[in-house]
Amino acid sequence: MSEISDLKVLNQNVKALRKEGYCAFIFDEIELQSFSERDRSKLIYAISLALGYPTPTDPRQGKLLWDVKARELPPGYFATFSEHSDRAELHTDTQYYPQPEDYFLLYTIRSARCGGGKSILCNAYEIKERLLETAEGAEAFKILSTHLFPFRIPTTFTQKGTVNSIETTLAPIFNEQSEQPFIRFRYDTLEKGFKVRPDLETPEARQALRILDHVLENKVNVLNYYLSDDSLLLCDNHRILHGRTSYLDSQRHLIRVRMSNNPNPVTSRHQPVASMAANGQP
Ligand SMILES: O=C(O)CCC(=O)C(=O)O
Ligand SMILES: [Fe+2]
Repeated sequence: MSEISDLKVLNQNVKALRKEGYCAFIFDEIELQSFSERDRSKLIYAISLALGYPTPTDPRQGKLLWDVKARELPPGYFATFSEHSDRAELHTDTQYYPQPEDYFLLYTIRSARCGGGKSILCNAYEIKERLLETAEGAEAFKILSTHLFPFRIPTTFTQKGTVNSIETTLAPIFNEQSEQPFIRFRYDTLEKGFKVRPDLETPEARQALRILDHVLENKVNVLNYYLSDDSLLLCDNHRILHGRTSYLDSQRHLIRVRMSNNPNPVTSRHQPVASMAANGQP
């Protein structure tokens, strides 16, 4: 793999490897630790620019570099993975927005010293292959590719950011159209989405989700990787599921940046496909 210091070569190599089917890249010891926090942030931003157009994480502050660090949150707040230290089940990022970013990177400032906080990764094409091996899996794939699933937006990323802001985005889990994510998935946003859109919680959708869960638990290869300090993980957010094991060390700290291939993502994140008020009314 290329030296991270040569950003043009990094871009070319990542693009070429992506064409060959690679969807995650890990760079150990990228040597950003000796820089001040300010300069390190600038360098992470430069790396993200070499790979795409960095997007603001939240609609209010519009931060491009997001701290992945457990924090204290008010009761009733729908916390997202970057805000707590529990296990983050396999998911894609911003599956709750109409147009999830093509890539994201995670830079490890400080890994958890408790042995937890390991990254887990799983290729979405392998999930499809395993599903298609059985008749019921093939049926599930069809439903997962056509049914509109409601993904609820975590509180912090809603327009108002208050506990009674309830917004959902409707989309299939698999999508083979170009520009669209081949997979979008996150179990907890989906469960919370079903609570506000019970009309979309059909028996067929439930059964397809059960089969998908069985495949994820028993049939696909899941890579477990402990990202050490000063390492960088780059993922294709349209083709891989990622997650993290739980951790206890409150000092664990990562920086995340998401990048889109498109300077103006097709659908604005400020206009979710379907948006609901707290009382469930559109
Ligand atoms: O903490 C991690 O390693 C990953 C967090 C994550 O997946 C997220 O913030 O979306
Ligand atoms: Fe994530």
